[in-house]
Amino acid sequence: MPDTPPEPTPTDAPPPAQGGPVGDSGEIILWHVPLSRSMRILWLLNELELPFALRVMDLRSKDMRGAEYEAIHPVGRAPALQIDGSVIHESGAMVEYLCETRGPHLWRAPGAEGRLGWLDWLHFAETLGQHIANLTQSHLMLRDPSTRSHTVMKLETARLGRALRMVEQTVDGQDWLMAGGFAGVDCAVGWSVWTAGRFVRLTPALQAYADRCTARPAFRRALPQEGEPQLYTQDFYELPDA
Ligand SMILES: N[C@@H](CCC(=O)N[C@@H](CS)C(=O)NCC(=O)O)C(=O)O
Repeated sequence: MPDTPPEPTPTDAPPPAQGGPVGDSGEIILWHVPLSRSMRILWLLNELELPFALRVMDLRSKDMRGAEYEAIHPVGRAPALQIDGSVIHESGAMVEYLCETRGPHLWRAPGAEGRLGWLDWLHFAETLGQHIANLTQSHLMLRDPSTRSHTVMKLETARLGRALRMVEQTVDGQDWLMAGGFAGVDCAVGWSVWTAGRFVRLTPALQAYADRCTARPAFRRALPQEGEPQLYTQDFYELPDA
């Protein structure tokens, strides 16, 4: 057995950028749909006070379907993050990489106390995120109500509510997910909890956690700016009658 892991091969890297500015300038660029998962990354970039360029897209327009964006993100999702000559396509990987390389105070390095909890929360943000994505699709994107499944919407609402209980168990007793204070995983999970509040009634402990998140100046700077597309147009989306 070799003592050190092998050097990464080119296939370990994310897909290379095929055009545009990627890798040329050394600039950090975030492709972002206001209020979507990419808000996690915009919030974290603001927390870290990093210089970056923002490319705002509209989920309902052709912004994310054309060849130009496909060269950045082959499946046309948001976010995409250009950083250090590559493009990353998963918000969880972005949170980890940004904390690892630019914000160790918001990270828990391998071997550090709290590492497992940090990692678990990072990925749990997507357990919440997938239910939010399904509900967003049903409530907002399927404009013809006859194409919606009431059963699926009810199930997703219940599953989201249940998943939130895991966050509640922690934030009922402390301000942030990690005992040591605000961390990068709060950007990932905090966005999920705040957005979940459009589909389920948050308990007092979860609402207080969401309020602590939204009170942060970096969070507020990640909210949609004047004239930017709005993903959600209602504070709360009731389950339609069966
Ligand atoms: N797991 C990915 C999910 C990315 C994703 O699906 N983003 C949504 C916006 S929240 C999107 O781009 N939807 C457009 C589509 O599905 O076509 C991440 O966290 O980055």
